[in-house]
Amino acid sequence: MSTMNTMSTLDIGALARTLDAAATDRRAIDPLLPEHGFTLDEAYVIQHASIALRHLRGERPIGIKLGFTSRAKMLQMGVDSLIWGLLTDAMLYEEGGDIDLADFIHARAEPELCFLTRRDIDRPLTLIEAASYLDGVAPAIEIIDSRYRNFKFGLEDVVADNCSSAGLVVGAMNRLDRSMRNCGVHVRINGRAVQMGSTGAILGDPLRSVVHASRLAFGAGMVLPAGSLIMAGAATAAEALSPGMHVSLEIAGHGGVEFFTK
Ligand code: OOG
Repeated sequence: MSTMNTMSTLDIGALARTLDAAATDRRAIDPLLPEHGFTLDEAYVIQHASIALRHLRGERPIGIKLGFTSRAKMLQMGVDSLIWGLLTDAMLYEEGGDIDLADFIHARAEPELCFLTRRDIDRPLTLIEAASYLDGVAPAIEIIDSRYRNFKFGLEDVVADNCSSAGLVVGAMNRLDRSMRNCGVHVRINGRAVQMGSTGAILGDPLRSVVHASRLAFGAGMVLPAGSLIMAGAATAAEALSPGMHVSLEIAGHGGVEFFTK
């Protein structure tokens, strides 16, 4: 006999509030799955319920993010399925600005590309179609901050936790250019190279993240409005942040992005 909770006994609202409170109080919690047992589909319902709490506080949706789109990230975290989360305007940090780590539990930074959509995405797109739905692409650093102690979780827990989403720093938008399929990625902390890779590490071609985003949004009955951001997922493993760091990302030929921690 299965010990798994069903939707009728699982208190989605309570789990969403627990995760939301951990984020707002900057307090790590134990993974929820062992005690509450939920499926991956239910984890997405918890995620959407916890983001609804942010919307009720006045945060605005700005797009979506993908996670585990590179081998480097799957290996680092021991999770090997593509996941997605929801972004709000409160997660946006100014490029070149200061980020106060007191706003996070145990923040990490990872190098990404961020796409800007120019048309509503309301159906699954092919790779050939994807480019015509985009206005541009920018180098971006995602700040992840798992609400779980020591960044330890399985697939269902990380999905319920909005895929560790906490912040994003987006650089200047470039016109879409197919050369960005395979460009050098350099993450530096205080000038020292700490992560190196290639944009090609993201699904073999980062534009595929837009294809996945279109399928996932469609599957969830969601339209991604024109002007949305799509964070493609990290090209390398994430780096733990501490105060006093100058963190920079350079995407060869496509500019960079930086911030300072305090
Ligand atoms: C989960 C989020 C993963 C990515 O880009 O792969 C992610 C985590 O590692 O905490 O955002």
